[in-house]
Amino acid sequence: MEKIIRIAVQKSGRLSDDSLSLIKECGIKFYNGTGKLKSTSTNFPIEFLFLRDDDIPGYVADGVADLGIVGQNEVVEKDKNVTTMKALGFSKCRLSLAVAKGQEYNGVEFFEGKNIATSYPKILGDYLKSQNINADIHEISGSVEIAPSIGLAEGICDIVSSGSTLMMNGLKEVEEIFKSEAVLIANNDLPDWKKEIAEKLLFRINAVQKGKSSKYVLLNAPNESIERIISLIPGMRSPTILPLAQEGWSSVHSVLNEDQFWENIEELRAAGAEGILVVPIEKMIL
Ligand code: PRT
Ligand code: ZN
Repeated sequence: MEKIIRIAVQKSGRLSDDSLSLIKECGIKFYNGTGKLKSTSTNFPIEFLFLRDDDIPGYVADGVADLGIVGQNEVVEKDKNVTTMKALGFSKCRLSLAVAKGQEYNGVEFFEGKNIATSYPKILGDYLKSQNINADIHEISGSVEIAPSIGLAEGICDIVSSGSTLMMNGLKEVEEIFKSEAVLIANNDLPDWKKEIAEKLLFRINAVQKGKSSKYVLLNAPNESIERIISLIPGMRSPTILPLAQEGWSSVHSVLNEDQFWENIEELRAAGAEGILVVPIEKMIL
């Protein structure tokens, strides 16, 4: 049998598009027909399982899948034995406590003896314990935000991103208890040959991530300001300097973090840089 590893990704939901885009950016090709539950890459030894996100930590822990891409919130809530290999930087959100907008709230003691509705009983339970609060946790699987208005609970604990769902339901966020983003998880007992393939995937993910946060910058400058410009955009090892056809001018090429570029843009212009181009980088290997 061909040696391939299996990765579990969300079938359809908030994680799906970004998970599959990341895989594609890693140069891994596969056919993703609608409704398919499995797919094998045509150019990398990996097979995809398309699952509900709730099931991913369990499948990875059991070894049905070797790797998975899922929210940290699910990883911690399901409390399965898996290794987190890498934070992936997308699907960022937070798990927060919220109460009715008109409710007077002076601190987490508010929740003492109260009912709280949530789909995250473990994370909430751990948080309340750490705060020495005794509350009744009502586990419900969806539409948590309507619980206060139907008299089911005085508070809720749910995922918040923009905050508009809370607002639309007449609620206010009062405590942030957990921060989450998508992560790459792995089974704890991968044999060496699977670890090697997982490391190859991780190598590519790192290259894509570094590329995303960096830009290739090209600019023209009079030769006398080159030294100053180099100090502003030092690059990976050092910038490339090429003479322009016009006497006394050079083209400077460098790679830098985008934030660093914006911080230095005024000084670059003041130093005489012109014709500045900022180009995206697809992959970066240091
Ligand atoms: O069907 P399946 O079980 O696979 O998917 P699901 O419906 O359980 O999950 P899905 O696709 O909604 O979310 C998958 C993961 O995305 C979550 O586990 C989080 O890690 C992450 N994520 C990021 C979010 C949000 N942002 C988010 N905003 N998950 C849910 N929400 C919901 C939240 O529950 C609330 O209803 O969006 C609402 C709040 O959003 P705002 O923007 O109004 O604050
Ligand atoms: Zn789910």
